[in-house]
Amino acid sequence: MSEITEKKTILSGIQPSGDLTLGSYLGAIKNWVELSEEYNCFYCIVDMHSITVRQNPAELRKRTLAQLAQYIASGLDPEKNTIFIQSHVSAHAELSWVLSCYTMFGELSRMTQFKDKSAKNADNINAGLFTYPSLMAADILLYQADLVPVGGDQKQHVELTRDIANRFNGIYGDVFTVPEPFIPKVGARIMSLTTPENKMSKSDKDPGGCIYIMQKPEEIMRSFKRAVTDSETCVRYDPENKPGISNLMSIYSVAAGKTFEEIENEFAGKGYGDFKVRVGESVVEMLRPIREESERILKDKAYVEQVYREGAARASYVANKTLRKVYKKVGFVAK
Ligand code: ATP
Ligand code: LTN
Repeated sequence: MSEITEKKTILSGIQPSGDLTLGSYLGAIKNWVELSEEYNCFYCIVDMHSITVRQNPAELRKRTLAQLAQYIASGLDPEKNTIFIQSHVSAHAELSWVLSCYTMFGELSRMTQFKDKSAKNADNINAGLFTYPSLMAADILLYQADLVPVGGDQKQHVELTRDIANRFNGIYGDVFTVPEPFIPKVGARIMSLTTPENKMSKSDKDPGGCIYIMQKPEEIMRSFKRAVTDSETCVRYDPENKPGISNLMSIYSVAAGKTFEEIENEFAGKGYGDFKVRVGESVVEMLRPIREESERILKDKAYVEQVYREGAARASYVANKTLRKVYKKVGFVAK
């Protein structure tokens, strides 16, 4: 236990709003695994965030459990990391309310994700979609997280969390640890294979643009073979002018552990066809053990339940401690 308390803390989460993509794996989960030995880690499935967009209840439940299995299968040991479901720890909703009173309307209005999701769901621009970042700040601040490993698209939300924490600390003294985002140098923004101008996203309507971590090898290979490239024949990193090829290079770089220079040399004088097949193969090999292990874990319902129950108990213990402190600071009467 003493070892755990000396380590710095990480918190991160993913919404169970769709099947996990190669984007969330390379932008977030892969780093969670790499950081998990060095830090005291809390990894959650943010089901409360996911209902800001309408979900089918049966599918949401199924995906939440599948995502838990995928976290473990990716290499997160539930003995060493606290893995839990957000709605099981009521402190998230409670702190979120308090923090929403310390978050400005103008700040929330500037959030890119709010603007994007409002445009995509014009018939359901609900208050939760707007106050989403206050709940995310609660997720992070409840655990006094030092580091938040996320993809590049979440940088703005982590920065807002820092602003909220600093504002609160400025009024009440040092209540919250002010967290830093941890964004990978390569893989921070994996783009769609069919429209490389857009982020690969699990709620994307074009399934060909997305690789899912549970997808079968033949489907993955088919998507890579159809990936959009350009009219040159040169494998060169140039995201401005060659977004498709540069995206494939980023994916290959992380999947195969090679630098851009090594990749350019490997494919010098070769066609795009060879390159796309090799990228596809490297992704298939990276994802194969995760898919197989996820399928195995998911069949063991008792184990999955034990993981999320123990995770919720461990998370609640830490979260409630922070929540009590916050309630006291703002002037609520202790129970
Ligand atoms: P949705 O489409 O429901 O908004 P999403 O596919 O964008 O979902 P999230 O659940 O929002 O995925 O993201 C999970 C984590 O993975 C976050 O840390 C996010 O920054 C990261 N991430 C998601 N997509 C990508 C991507 N294309 N490239 C790199 N990181 C990504
Ligand atoms: N907003 C994130 C998901 C998320 C999160 C968090 C990430 C919710 N709470 C706390 C890191 C830390 C997203 O849309 N990907």
